Amino acid sequence: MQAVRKPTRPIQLYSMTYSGHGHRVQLFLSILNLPFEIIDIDPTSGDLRKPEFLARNPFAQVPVIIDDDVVIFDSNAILVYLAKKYAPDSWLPTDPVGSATVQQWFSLAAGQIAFGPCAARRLKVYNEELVPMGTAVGIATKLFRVLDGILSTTPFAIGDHPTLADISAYTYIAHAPEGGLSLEPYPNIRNWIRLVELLPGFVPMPKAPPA
Ligand SMILES: N[C@@H](CCC(=O)N[C@@H](CS)C(=O)NCC(=O)O)C(=O)O
Repeated sequence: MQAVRKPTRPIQLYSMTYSGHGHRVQLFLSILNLPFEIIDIDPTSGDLRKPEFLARNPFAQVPVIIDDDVVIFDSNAILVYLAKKYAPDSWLPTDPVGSATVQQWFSLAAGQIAFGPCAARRLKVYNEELVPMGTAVGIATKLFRVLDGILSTTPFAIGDHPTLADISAYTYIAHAPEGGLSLEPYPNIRNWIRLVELLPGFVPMPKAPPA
C-alpha cells in the first residue's frame, strides 16, 4: 500500500517491544511503507518518567511519534494523524456511517480490548494488574462473542477493505492466547486475524516471553 505522501525524514516511534499499543502504530507505518525508526524503551529503565519523555507524553506511556515538529501520543490518535496525513482516504472513511464505525472500534480498543485481552495478557505475562483476571476474562469473552458475530457478516470491520478499525483492534486480539484466552471458539475472529496478517507490509509483534 503506497502512502499518498512521504515524510521528509523518518518518523520516530517511541515504543516497547511487547506493547500492543505501540505495535498497532508500527503496523500501520509498515503497511503504508513510510520511513520510520523505533526507539525501543525498556519499561524498567525509568525513561518514561524523565522530563524529556514527559514533555512528549505527560501520561508517561508509549506509543509516541515525532514527525518533524509534530509530537503525538496515544495509539489511536497517532493512527488518525498518520491516516489524515499520509494514507489513502479508504483507511479513515469520511462518510457518516464509516466514521462512526471506526470510532466504535476505537472505543473497543480503548475499552473492552484494553480491559479484556490486553489486561489478561498483562497480568499473566507481566504480573501487572489493570483489572482482576476474572474481570478481564469476562470482558474478553463477551467482546469475542460479539465481534465473532459482527465478523460473520463482514470480512474486515467495515466491508471488504481494511481501515483503522482493523489496525486498532488487531494486536491485542491476535495475542489474546498469551493471556490464556483461546480464540478457538471464534472462527470469524480467526479469519479476520488471518486477513490482517495477509495485508502487504504486515509486521508481527513478537510473542511475549513466557512468564
Ligand atoms: N491509551 C494509550 C495506552 C498506552 C499504554 O497503555 N501504553 C503502555 C504500554 S502498552 C505503557 O506505556 N505503559 C507504561 C506504563 O504505564 O508505565 C494508547 O492507546 O496509546
